[in-house]
Order: sequence, then C-alpha cells, then structure tokens
Amino acid sequence: WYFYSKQQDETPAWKKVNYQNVYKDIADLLEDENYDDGSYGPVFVRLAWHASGTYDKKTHTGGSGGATIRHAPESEHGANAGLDVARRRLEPLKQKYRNISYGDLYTLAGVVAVQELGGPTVQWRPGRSDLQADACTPDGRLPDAAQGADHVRDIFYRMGFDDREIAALVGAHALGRCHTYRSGFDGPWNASPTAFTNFFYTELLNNTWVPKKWDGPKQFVDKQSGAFMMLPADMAFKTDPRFRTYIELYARDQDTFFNDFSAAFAKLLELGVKFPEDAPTYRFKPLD
Ligand code: HIF
Repeated sequence: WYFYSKQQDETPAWKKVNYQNVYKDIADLLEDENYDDGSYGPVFVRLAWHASGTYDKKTHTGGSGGATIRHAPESEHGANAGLDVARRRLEPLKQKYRNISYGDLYTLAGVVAVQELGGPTVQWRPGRSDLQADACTPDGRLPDAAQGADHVRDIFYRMGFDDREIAALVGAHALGRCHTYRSGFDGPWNASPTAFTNFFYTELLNNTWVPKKWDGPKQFVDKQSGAFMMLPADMAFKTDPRFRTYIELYARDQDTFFNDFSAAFAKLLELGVKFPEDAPTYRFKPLD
C-alpha cells in the first residue's frame, strides 16, 4: 500500500489536471455584459500574448513557461497595464484546479478565447512550471505601439518570428479595444471586437486613416466614422511593402489567415518552454 501511494505522489502536477474541463470553465468566464464589449476574451488573448512575448531566443529567457507576468516588477511594466483584470478573472480556476500552473492557465485562456470567439482551433500543450519573481524579464521586451515597422520587426525577430508570421499574428487586433486608462490609446479596431475575424486587414486596407485630433498619444481613426482606430504600429503593416503583401493576402483569404494565425499563435505560446517529453498536444473542439 505504501509503494502504491508513493507512486501516486510522484505523478507530476500537470498530469493531474483535466484540461478539457479547464477549457469549459474558462469558456464560462468569457461572457459578462458589464465588462467592456461583453467579453473577457480579448483581454485573455492579450494576457496569453504578453505572458509569452517576452521571449528572447538569444538568451533563452522569458516566454510563458514561468508565468512571471504575475509578479512585480513584470506585472507593473507599462505594456502590461490592465492585465491584472484578466488574471483576477482566471484566479478562481487556479484555486479549483490546484495542479494547473499559471503558465498553462494563462496560455490556455488565450486559446479558449480565440476559439470561442470564432477563430481557428489552436494546438496547445500543458506542462509549464511556474517561476518566482527573480525570473521576471526586464522591461522593454514587448512592442511599443507608438513605433513603426523596424521596431515591430526587432521585437518579433527577437522571439524568432518571420514577416509572414508577424503579419498573421497582428490579425488578433480584430479583437478588443484600447483603453485610455491602460495604454493611453482609445477605441476598438472594428465594429465586432468580440468576434475573431480577418477584419483587422480589411479595415486597415479599405479605410482612409487620419490622425485622431485629441490630446492623447498619436493614433489614427477611420475618416468616415471616426469610430475605429489604428495604432502607429498597426499602420506600419499597411505602409511597409513586405508586410503589406501578407496584409492583402489575409484580407482576401480568411482561410489562409486562420491557418497561419493558428500556427503562429501556437508557436508564440510555446516560446522558450521546456515541455515534459510526454506532454500531449491538444486541439480542443470549440463548444457549441
Ligand atoms: Fe496588442 N495591443 N499589440 N496584440 N492586443 C493592445 C490591445 C490588444 C500592440 C499594442 C497594443 C499584438 C500585438 C501588438 C491584443 C492582442 C495582440 C493595446 C491596447 C495596445 C496598445 C491595450 C489597452 O489599452 O487595453 C502592439 C504595438 C503590437 C505589435 C504590433 C498581437 C498581434 C496582434 C501579438 C496580439 O495577439 C488584444 C486581443 C488586445 C485587446 C485587449 C482588450 O482588452 O480588449
């Protein structure tokens, strides 16, 4: 009996979690008519990406593996403003599924959000193990929205992405909005911020974008209605010729966008993570 229970104790924590159940519970947390546009999905996607996008392929530091985004000073980096809202929303699931790591929870939340808001399915693996605050990455690893194509390339090449992957990822800016009290910028990118679509590309190409007249940071609004926005970094995808080729492709071909986004987003969530050898890869079915 002793031998038996000892064996059970040695099961790694990540193997004791039913991830399909976690998926369902995250999906249940998405909707809230009193929050933003009615869904936590967009801010879950942003959390998953900011947890992962600190990766530096040269030093093999950063990435979602340690979930250091939950610790100060990383949690307080300017780029992460507002993500405490997403972490707090997910915290009850960490309490319910004690054996899940924060890194797995935050990245899975991004996958659930993309899928349940109508995007492509995204492969995902468990097995991240959390690190403490001393593993926090330095400030400045996430992109600065006020800058252009060179900066965007510097940041994403550092993670190991190429131009096509970067152009595919940026389609996620179909989701959600900018909040003046978080980033200083203001407004949604299109009229359906809780649906995963290729509208980032169609809006970017089909509208005339003019500088917003206000006291805030430089951003663009569509000339016709003034209701939608683009960051200076978003505009770079229209003006940079190499990015623009892909923007045009994804604007006319939603299937190719979905396939490329799915692969690039799965890669993002795994950057720098050392998975256990026997970690299975899941492709969860969207709920009905
Ligand atoms: Fe974002 N992004 N992102 N982003 N982002 C914001 C919001 C979201 C950049 C800046 C901002 C990606 C790339 C870049 C999402 C997802 C992704 C905001 C507004 C800023 C300033 C934050 C706020 O005020 O609440 C820059 C400069 C990027 C490099 C081009 C990724 C590809 C698009 C990697 C990505 O997946 C999502 C979703 C949101 C909406 C969050 C919300 O709360 O609604």
